[in-house]
Amino acid sequence: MSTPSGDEAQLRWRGFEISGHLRISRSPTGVPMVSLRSTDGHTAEVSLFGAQVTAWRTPTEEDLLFMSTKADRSGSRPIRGGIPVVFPQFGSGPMPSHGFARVSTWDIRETTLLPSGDVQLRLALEPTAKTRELWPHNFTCELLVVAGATLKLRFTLVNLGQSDLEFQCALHTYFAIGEIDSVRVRGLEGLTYLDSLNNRARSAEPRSEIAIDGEIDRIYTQVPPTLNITGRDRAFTLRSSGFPDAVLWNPWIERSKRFEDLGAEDYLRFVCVEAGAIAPPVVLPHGIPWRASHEIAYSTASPQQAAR
Ligand code: TA6
Repeated sequence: MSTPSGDEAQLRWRGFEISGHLRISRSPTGVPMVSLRSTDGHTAEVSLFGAQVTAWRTPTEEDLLFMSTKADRSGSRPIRGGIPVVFPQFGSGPMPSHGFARVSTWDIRETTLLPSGDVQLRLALEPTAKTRELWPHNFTCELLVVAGATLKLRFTLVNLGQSDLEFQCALHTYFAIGEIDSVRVRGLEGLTYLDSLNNRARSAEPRSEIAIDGEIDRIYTQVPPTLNITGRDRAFTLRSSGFPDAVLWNPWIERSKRFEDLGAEDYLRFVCVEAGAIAPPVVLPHGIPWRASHEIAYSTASPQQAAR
């Protein structure tokens, strides 16, 4: 089923709304947006352009994800913030940076108010003329988003072609943290990383906790299932299954200047820790679903408490 366009879409999507918990609207620039509210008052917003979680908020409306003050919300360029879906290419290469998934409009397949009170949204992306130009393969991509006190995402890819599919993917999460100098990332000690600031040279990470005090852009490989981020006023616990890698990125001052959709001081307010399958790329035979899950829990305990 291809993604419907315009009013036909709006009409069909209306059928997925759940009173008080899931609403479909269009942004001021006409981008279809899904607003979710769990029974405990957590909310999230998902742009169908890119299947991108653009907001996840506490019941008291604190932003848990970062959105650039200069993000392009026109629906024609990647959105700088939230959780961009990187697929089928990570970073630069034959396709536009981070692939076409985040600049494609996905379709709604299912919406559910779960017994837990969380709200579940299942989105799908199928090949279009544009994707076939970039990547001549037949596939179905799905993203499941579950919004509540924990944000849960599950990425699924089915290879519908006859030849193996080789791809990379990542959930490029921008975490809202109080101040970058209070951030500590734990769980990467002893791992091998590829340093994107040094031609992807391989090194070993000696630190049990990583502070961010300059530009950092690393792909950690074979990461453990749980990572922790503590900041000044909140902590995040990241649990993954099926994503073997994790990217740690902050552009800092100079690199930030190269992004017209990033404010000069935005680097102070986010860190990206991205669950991915990057190095090496995944090779997926015909007909076999590839699936990876990622959960983000938060606490507003002090960093010391969160580290326990
Ligand atoms: O995930 C880190 C990274 O690959 C950085 O190298 C930087 O390019 C960042 O992603 C943002 O990429 P984008 O294509 O969204 O500008």
